[in-house]
Amino acid sequence: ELGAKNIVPTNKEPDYQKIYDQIADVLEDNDWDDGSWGPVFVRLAWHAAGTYDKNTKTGGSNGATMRFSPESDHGANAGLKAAREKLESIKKKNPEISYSDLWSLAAGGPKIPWIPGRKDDEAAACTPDGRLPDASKGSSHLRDIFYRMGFDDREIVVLAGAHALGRCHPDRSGFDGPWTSSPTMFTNGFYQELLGKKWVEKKWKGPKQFVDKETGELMMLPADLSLIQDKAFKPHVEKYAKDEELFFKDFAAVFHKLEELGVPRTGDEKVYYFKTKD
Ligand code: DDH
Repeated sequence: ELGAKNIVPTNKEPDYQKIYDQIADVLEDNDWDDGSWGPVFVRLAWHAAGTYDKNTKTGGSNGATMRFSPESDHGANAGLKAAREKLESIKKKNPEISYSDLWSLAAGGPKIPWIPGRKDDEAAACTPDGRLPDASKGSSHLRDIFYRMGFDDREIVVLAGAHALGRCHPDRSGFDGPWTSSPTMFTNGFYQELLGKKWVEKKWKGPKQFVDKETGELMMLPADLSLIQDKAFKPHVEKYAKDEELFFKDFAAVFHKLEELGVPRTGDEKVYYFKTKD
């Protein structure tokens, strides 16, 4: 029988939905934190992309230079080695996908448009330390960092909503605790907690951070609190706390923009939306 299935393609395009499903399968491996690899995969993709500098057009998710020292050893990237190693099993099964596409794909959700085509680069393309935000600082620092990537105030607030996910670890950043009580679920809870709780300085020997006065179980970084101390940021926090659908819609668009920073495109690329298993 002759037919399309007998033709072996020479330049095989990876089956991204299949790879997405394989990532989904390891996501809930119950050997990490709160029972999901999701948060640390999101953080890996964000730290790979957030090095972008629009003026020099360096950094960004293209390249996956965090595989190499010195970028792998930058303080901000502490703890991300585990995420990179976890994704190695997927890379082994699918050697045709680049690390930079794989890391970006691992942070994807069903509503986030995704475009493949990132190419891995060499250690020489590592970005200098200091391009990612410093959690101990406030709004003017956040503007310096995120304006350099090409984001505006609203986009800074949208991206910060990712802190609904995951937690801080004393052995990684030095900070401690989750932002919400459902750290494996993507919600607008970060904004609701930020506005709804009374935040007091944590009494401890660690770096300055805040805990909710009532239970002491949830946390905020100084950089997080600056989002309600700053007059231009706060209205966006209020808007996303009220409207989760709007947050999901805006987050998908702005996270996609983050993942595209510095990636060469012609404009003709196919845009993928992935199906979840359930
Ligand atoms: Fe973040 N983040 N982040 N963050 N982040 C930490 C954890 C996670 C800052 C500091 C920290 C974004 C923005 C900022 C996630 C996603 C995103 C930790 C704790 C610190 C510190 C690390 C550890 O100890 O393990 C600061 C400062 C900013 C800022 O100023 C805006 C953005 C934009 C994102 C994004 O994804 C779009 C996620 C997810 C985590 C949880 C990781 C985990 O292991 O759990």
